[in-house]
Amino acid sequence: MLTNIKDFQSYLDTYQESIDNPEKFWGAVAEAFTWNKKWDSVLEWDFTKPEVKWFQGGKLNITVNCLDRHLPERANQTAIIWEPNDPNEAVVKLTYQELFDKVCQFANVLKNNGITKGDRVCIYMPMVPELCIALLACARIGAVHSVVFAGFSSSSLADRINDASCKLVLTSDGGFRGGKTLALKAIVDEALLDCPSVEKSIVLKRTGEAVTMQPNRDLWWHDEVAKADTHCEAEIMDAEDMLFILYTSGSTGKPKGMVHTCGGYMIYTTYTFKNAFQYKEGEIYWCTADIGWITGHSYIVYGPLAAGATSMMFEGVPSYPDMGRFWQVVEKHAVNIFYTAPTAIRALEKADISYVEKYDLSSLRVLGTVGEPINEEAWHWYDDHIGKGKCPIIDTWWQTETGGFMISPIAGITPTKPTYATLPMPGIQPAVMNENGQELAGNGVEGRLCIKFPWPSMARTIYGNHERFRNTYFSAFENKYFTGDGCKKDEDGYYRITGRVDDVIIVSGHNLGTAEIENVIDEHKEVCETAVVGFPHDVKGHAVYAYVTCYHTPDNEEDLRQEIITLVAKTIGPIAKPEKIQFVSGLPKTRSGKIMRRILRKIAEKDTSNLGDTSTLLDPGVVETIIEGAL
Ligand code: 6R9
Repeated sequence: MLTNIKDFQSYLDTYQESIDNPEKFWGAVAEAFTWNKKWDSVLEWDFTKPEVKWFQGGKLNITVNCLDRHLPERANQTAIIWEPNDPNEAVVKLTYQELFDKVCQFANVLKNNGITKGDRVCIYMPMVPELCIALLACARIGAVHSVVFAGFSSSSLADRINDASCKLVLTSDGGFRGGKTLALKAIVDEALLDCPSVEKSIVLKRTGEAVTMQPNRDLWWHDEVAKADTHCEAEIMDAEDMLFILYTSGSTGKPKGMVHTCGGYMIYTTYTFKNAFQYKEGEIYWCTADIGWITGHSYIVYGPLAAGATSMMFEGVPSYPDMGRFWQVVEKHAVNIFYTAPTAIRALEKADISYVEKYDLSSLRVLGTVGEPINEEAWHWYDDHIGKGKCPIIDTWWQTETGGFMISPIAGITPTKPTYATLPMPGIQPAVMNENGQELAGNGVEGRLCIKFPWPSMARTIYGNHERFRNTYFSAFENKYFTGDGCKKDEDGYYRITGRVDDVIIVSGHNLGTAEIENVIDEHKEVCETAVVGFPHDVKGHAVYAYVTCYHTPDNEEDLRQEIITLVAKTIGPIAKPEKIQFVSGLPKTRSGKIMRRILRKIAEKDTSNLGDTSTLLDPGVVETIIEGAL
């Protein structure tokens, strides 16, 4: 049973049932899917290990649920609408039948190139239909995909390929993004100098620019497809077999390869997609995310397709050819459900309102946001100008680690409040904790957000490092999953996410680990030590502020700044570039040598009236100097 939430009371009842008897609840949801064999047990779990198993003994293939099972009723219904970067290029629409054929065919390409169940395949591609096909083709044969966002640098790509020992890389000659083209194949070439596990790469022609094809390693996508049959039986997977790895930034060092498994992920993304958006048969749904992030995995590809929806993919950016692009696309395709990030809303809100007003947005029924807290002003602008006051806004709070929506309104059913993610989805049991590890029961509390019971789409481990998984998520609070976010629960029991409480900064909705950026800046030969914090930014939400100490006073600060920015862009990717770099003579440290980031954060926020207790600092004088030189 996929949907029975019809009004607020039925949400409350459903929620209560899901908490009183989770196994009965999720067992009933799972009945709505196609299984080769039913599960032996719905849930087994132990957060101390941590070990979580949903639908053990169950056998399935997620692509059968996304494709095959829809064919009897919706073979000719559009599954994917693809809107290109250039508004004058032709739109591509793939029906469920066409998508099915292409997925099976590409699955055969993978097989023909030696990929079998369990092999890891890295996907580094622009937002074209073949990207969606690539994910599903991997899933069809039980290969594990690891999508790397096509904005990451060659060394970030190499790190991710090596971490998962990928055997194959899927890429394209290049990609279009606004007025720019990205030389993706050249970046892959550079990465592969250092990736011994990779045997082959398959290259899609997209921009037509010249690329070097290495014999015995690089193959053209179209050549391989031409040789492949369109029939491919789905590999039968255990519910707990790995479906994909997706990297997310952590508060320490290198990114974490979050592992998601087949059964629970399928059920939860589908259930939350249908219910939170209240998706109705035939509606056009558009999520503007890139498939390189979890939002694209769960809510462009798997959730919508398993629900039999029409899901739109957009290759471009909101500002190209002009700031009206999103609204032009909404009108062009008569989009009913529109799901985007607060950073995009804030950028578009600054453009002239005529960019919105010249388009007919009357098809819109539901709006959504994801990725970071939405500020009140942006919420109202979205509500007034895009939703015209008649479209419910669902502010969906969740994470790469959670796989699907955790706290979100049910569209049109949960009464919303600006900036509040509102109430938990069925099955989700949040707990607000204080710093001493006690749960703050009841309403009107503020603290750290944990989840105290498993849900089907939670990540099962960090690829190759279960100990890090336990440490990061299950050690701060006993028997609870710690999200890394702070939250406020108001008098009505509504949740508002206040932001990260760890060393992760969310810039334009992208997670960046401060330690990761610090490590890169420290590599510059003139740099001695770096401390990175986030500070509020009008459009990006937060931006990167780096405090840097050097071995010698820099000859030219501006040149050194540029070198550092280039180094970060090249090593991690342009999204991680510091907005501000302040050269300082020393960093505020405790006697035990820990950098007091709390103080640096306040200085970056220009809130120096109350720096709190600085008495534990080794050299309190350093703070004054930093404040004087603050940017
Ligand atoms: C889906 C996604 C996760 C972090 C998360 C939180 C922030 C996401 C949010 C939100 C406030 C929302 N976040 N959605 N904060 N309100 N609706 O974004 O996954 O990239 O892993 O980021 O994003 O801080 O912990 P991911």
